[in-house]
Amino acid sequence: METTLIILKPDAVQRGLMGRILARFEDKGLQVVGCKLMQISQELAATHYSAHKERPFYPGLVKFMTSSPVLVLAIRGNGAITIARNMMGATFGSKANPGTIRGDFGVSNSFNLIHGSDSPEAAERELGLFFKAGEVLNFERAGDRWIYDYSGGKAE
Ligand code: D4T
Repeated sequence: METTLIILKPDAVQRGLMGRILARFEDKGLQVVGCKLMQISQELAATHYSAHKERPFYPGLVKFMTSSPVLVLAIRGNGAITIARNMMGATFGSKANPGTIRGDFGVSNSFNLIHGSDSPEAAERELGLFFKAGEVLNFERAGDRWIYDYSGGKAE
């Protein structure tokens, strides 16, 4: 099972979209294994987005991400990283397809509602930035046997 880091950005929290976005991941069958409402510090934003440091949009991105609380989630499932990225849609709200989170809930390019790790390496790094040891939980859901086919001995 993969675990990915999802951030519901300040615009999602301020617009009261947390529940509706989270419900999409739960409806899909993905498991919420970590969850915290927090205000991102300048330092954490700079670390998280260090790959974009030289890009022209970087100052605005850090300002936006630190402007108001975010909901940080650890989400688990087979292929969770790619599934979540597909559910999020293209980076820019103006380009994201209908049916995706960015496509259905936003039109802005910079206020794009949600972040999701884009690789297993990024997920590991980002989960470590936002969650302390013990804050991402391991537990079985009562319904797991109906979400995955375990007849072959593993989740399919
Ligand atoms: P994140 O990282 O937030 O999940 O978004 P993406 O993976 O889809 O997109 P990204 O890393 O290329 O961009 C990070 C973040 O910067 C904002 N952004 C991006 C922006 O304001 N202007 C731009 O031109 C780009 C490329 C939006 C997402």
